[in-house]
Amino acid sequence: TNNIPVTETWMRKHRLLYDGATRHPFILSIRQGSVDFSSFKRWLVIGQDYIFVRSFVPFVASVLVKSCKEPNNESDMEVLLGGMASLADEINWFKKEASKYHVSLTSVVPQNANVTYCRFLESLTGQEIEYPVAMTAFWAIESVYQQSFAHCLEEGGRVPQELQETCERWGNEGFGAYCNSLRDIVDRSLQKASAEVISKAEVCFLSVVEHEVEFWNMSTGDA
Ligand code: HMH
Repeated sequence: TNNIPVTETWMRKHRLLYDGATRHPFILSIRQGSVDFSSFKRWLVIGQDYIFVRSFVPFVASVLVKSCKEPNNESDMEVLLGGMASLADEINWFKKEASKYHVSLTSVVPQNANVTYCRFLESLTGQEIEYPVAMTAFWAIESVYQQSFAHCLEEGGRVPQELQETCERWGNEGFGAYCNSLRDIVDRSLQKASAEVISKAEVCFLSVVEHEVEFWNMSTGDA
């Protein structure tokens, strides 16, 4: 029988690449408590990610518009609307953190890797991008982040106090359940998709994971 969900086959096939994102040296340094949360790292985690999230909003809006045109879309729409609401909350959190650490969000200059990632998001907002492909990107973006920070919180971690809240924001179980809902939407939408769309979605998944690695590579300052 072949009822293994598509996302599960990708995870098995691309495990090493995926772990390269969720177990990135920067993430491991947070987990181990060896991260130096100097102004530079704060600028990355708060300032660069704020820029990313601002570009993420129109992308999510485009996925929401696509979901409305899908048959049996009631639950998809609700999950995506919840995602939008949590982004509104995230933006407020970035503002709060920025003022705490005196990071000026309006003067943060996006780094190359971030600009490239934001452009990638923009390229996925067009009408020609199929719903399962866009949903795949959405799920992968949220899941990589969730699993990275959840890993920091797993037993044996020594997350520094000042990063505890950050890890909990994305690593909490509720956010994990939300990511599973996104994954279920991807798997369901791919069940009816053509082989061409399935392979486009897989390429999109891999691109997200690569962009996430590049995002954390900025932490070494030479990205
Ligand atoms: C770089 N990826 C990055 N930032 C985020 N905030 C998320 C994913 C999840 O929202």
